[in-house]
This record gives sequence, structure tokens and C-alpha cells, in this order.
Amino acid sequence: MPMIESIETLLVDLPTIRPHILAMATMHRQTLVLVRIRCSDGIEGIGEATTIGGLSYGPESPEGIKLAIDTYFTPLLLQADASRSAQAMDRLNRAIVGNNFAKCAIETALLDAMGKRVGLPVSELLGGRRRDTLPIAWTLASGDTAKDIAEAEEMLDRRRHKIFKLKIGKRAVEADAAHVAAIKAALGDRASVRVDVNQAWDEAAAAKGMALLEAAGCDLVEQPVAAHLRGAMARLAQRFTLPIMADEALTGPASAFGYAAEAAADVFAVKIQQSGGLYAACKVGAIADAAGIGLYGGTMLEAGVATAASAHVFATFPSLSFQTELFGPLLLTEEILTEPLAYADFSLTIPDGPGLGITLDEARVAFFRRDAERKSVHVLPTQTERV
Ligand code: MUC
Ligand code: MG
Repeated sequence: MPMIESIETLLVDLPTIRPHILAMATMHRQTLVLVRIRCSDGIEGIGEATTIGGLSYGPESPEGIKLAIDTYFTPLLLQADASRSAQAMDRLNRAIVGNNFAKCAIETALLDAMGKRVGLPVSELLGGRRRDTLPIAWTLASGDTAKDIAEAEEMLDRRRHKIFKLKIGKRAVEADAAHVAAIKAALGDRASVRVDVNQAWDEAAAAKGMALLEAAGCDLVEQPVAAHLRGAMARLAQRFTLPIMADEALTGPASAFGYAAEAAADVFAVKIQQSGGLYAACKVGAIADAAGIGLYGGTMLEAGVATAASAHVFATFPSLSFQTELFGPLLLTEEILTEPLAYADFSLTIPDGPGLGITLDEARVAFFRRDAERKSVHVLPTQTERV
């Protein structure tokens, strides 16, 4: 049997193409935790854990993820059977509470290695792919209405995106609703406009906001109230025809079951890391299907590795009625894959090679890793142009 021989973690800091303004943080860069698992049969698997704004989005930070994997995960996994990712995940889940993002990076690396071992894409290991491309939303979050409209027009012209998610929740409800209405009025039927409030409203603000957003032609409202306010989500879902989507509330199959049982959302944003791994994300998808809840493929603004892993998961969903938002690599100025993920015609093509179907650009990873020795002779390697 192939054994897990080593697990390496490294932090990689990459700038964003513009400030990305969310209710809880403004991002100027993204930090990836890359995980490399080497197996005794010579096969190597890659995983990625990435969150938003340090500790402002969730309970795991990049530095904490690296520490948790190095200190607690690795001793549990060394010498374990590398071809049994489910057993490895059971071992982690028995010994380690939470740490879903770190667990997801490990499972990603094990499935990448397994796919390479048997010559199959990860989506085939997860039950089988149902599609080869995914429609991709873009987030408008410059903080300025005119800039957001110009950005959306550019995306439409380039046929990159025709679904736009607006980050709101920082300003007064009326100001946010006016911002959304102006963007929807400018784009009209050429685009779907949705919002993500990232838990910023209380129930009364959400009720006012949803009424204004419905009138503005918004198509979807994501996590308007705090994740634990399941009752408020259920009441809002009942009261408005404008669909309401759970995101931060979904931290794996158990929370998804609770939300489904209480009809607390019309749509689930499935995220592989928040779910605690790729199989766990598939289970969240299955719960939504069983409950008649719509599905949306979410992102934590990850780079190419976790974006590819998410794409493999979403490829297996029977239906994805609200599409996906796997645009993470496009928000970063720098690419870390030798072959960038292919975005064209409003969609992402899901890689079809063995494992995740991607290859790390080692020279660029070496350059951008946080502990790189930046000697003046080191020149940034050029990157392959993405569309
Ligand atoms: C979130 O809350 O959904 C996804 C897209 C984006 O711009 O931010 C993320 C996080
Ligand atoms: Mg969200």
C-alpha cells in the first residue's frame, strides 16, 4: 500500500487586482496555505486552504491552519495508507474538532494523489462528473457604484461573467439598496444581479433590505443575518419570494441538515472548505437536493488549487440552479499554476487530467512563499497569460 511519507505546508501571499471590500474586511492580498503530500509510491498530491481577511471571516487563519497541520494533523497521518482518504479523514475527525479548512486541504491533496495514481479526475472519484464547464459569477466589490458598473460592462464585453454578486452590508440599508438598484438598472436583462450581506444585518434590517432589493430586480440575497439566526432566515425565506441563500451558516452536513429541516434557506452556497472537505461538500449538496433547496457553488476566493477542487465537486451535482462563483484566481494578480484555469464564454472549463488536473508552477510558488529568501538576483518568473 502507498503510505503518506511527508506533509509540507507553505504560506503564499498574492496581491489582489484591486481592493475587495466585504462587510467584515477589505482585502488587498490573499494568503494561501498550500499543502503537499508525498506518498511512498512517488506520487504527490496538492491541497489548498485559503480564507478571507485573516480571522475576520471564520475561525481559521492561514497561519493557524499551517500550525494546526504541522503540529497536530501530520503526526496522525504519517505512514497511514495514502490510498484511503476516507480513513484518513475519519482519523482526523475523531482526533480534531473543527479546523474544516485545514481538513479540506488534506483531503484535497489525498484525492489529487489518488486520482493521479489511478488516472482519473477527482470528479470521477467523487461519484462522476455531470458537466465539463461551470458558469462563473463575478463579485463587484470596489466600494464605488460607477466603478462597479464599469467593471461589470467590461466583464460582459469580454464574455467572462454575466452574473454579478455585489458585496453589501457596510453602509445603511437604503444606501446599499440604491447601489444595487443603480447597477441593476445599468445592466438590465443582460446580467443577473445578486447580493451578499455577509451576516451584517439584523432581522429588521434584512426585512427592509429584502423588500428594497426585490423591487430593484435583485435575484438572490446571500446570508443577510448572522449564521446562527436560523429562525430569522426561515422567517425571511417564508416572507419573500426573492430567494435567500445560506453561506456562513453551512459548516458541513449537520448544519445543512438543520437548515433544510427548518426551511431556513431557498439556496445553499456550498463551499468545500467550510463543509470540511470534498466529500462533506457533496453531502451538503445531497441534503439540498433531498430538501428541494437550490444549489450555488461558492468560493473562499481561493487560488487555482482549491478552485479546481471545488470545480470537481460542483461537476458532480445533479443540478446547480444558481450557478457558481469560482473566480478566485482571477482576483489575484499572480498565477501559481503552470497552465492557468481556462475561463471563457462566461464559464470555467473543469480540468480533466488525473487528480485535480493542475500543476503548480514551482518557480512562482518559491518566489511568492512568505519565507522566500528574496535576494536581489531573484527575478519574478513570467506567467502564462490567462484569458
Ligand atoms: C463569501 O462570503 O461568499 C465569495 C465571493 C466573494 O467575493 O467573497 C466570497 C466570500
Ligand atoms: Mg458569502
